[in-house]
Amino acid sequence: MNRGRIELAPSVMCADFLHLADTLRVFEAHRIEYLHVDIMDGHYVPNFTLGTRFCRVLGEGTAIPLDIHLMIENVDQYLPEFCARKGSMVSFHPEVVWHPLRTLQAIRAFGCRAGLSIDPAMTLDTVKPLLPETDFLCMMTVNPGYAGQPLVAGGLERIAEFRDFLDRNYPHIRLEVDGNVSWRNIPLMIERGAEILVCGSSSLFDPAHPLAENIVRLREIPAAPPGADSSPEITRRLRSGGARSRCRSGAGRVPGR
Ligand code: S6P
Ligand code: MG
Repeated sequence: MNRGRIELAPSVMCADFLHLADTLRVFEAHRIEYLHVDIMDGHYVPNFTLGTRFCRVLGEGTAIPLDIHLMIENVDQYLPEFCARKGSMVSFHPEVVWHPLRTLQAIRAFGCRAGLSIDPAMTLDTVKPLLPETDFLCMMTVNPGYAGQPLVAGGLERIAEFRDFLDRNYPHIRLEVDGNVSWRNIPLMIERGAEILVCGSSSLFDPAHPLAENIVRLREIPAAPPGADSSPEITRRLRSGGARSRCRSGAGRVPGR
């Protein structure tokens, strides 16, 4: 994972499952960086989505790296299956496991990248002790469980808050954003330090346009100018350079594309 690059992680649960193979070919042609796979168990979140067999079949069907987002209880029990494909990104919600540091270490020991999924109610202070064993954060900007939800209050500010702390202490940790990563929100998220965009029904799978067209449009989105659509506090920090601006002058697109 290269720092500073904006990478795309389509949320596979938003795809048309009847034509998934065709969708994968489009992703490969457009060099999509990751496939975001939402795993839900009906306990940690009220919904059910994808599971172990789906991940295995997906991994056999494409070389695109998987980004597995575990919204389940009993995380440790299922790690051997979800970490079966080496090099995958695997994140979990630390509030559901007894010893999250051990779980992070276990994911790394399987040869995967260890991530923390951050519920909107989770504070930065809560996750600080876990960061030395963390490769990426999956920052939720909606409540976990469903696609098509509105951004939670304070979601954008939390991206900047976490990115600022990471820049000062753990600059190698990648920041992924997940939830209502919409045409409107993407520039604001990038401006605040989002590096990996989980794209679902509100952008990449926007049914108003063909998939390939949406991907091209995503690659072209620049960061919002500092202070756009911000609270006074975030505006002040952005203007003083407190939050990162990676994508001015159209640099939101991946280099070389
Ligand atoms: C939600 C899940 C997400 C969704 C994504 C959908 O629990 O973790 O990955 O699939 O947020 O995107 P959108 O654009 O419909 O919000
Ligand atoms: Mg997700």
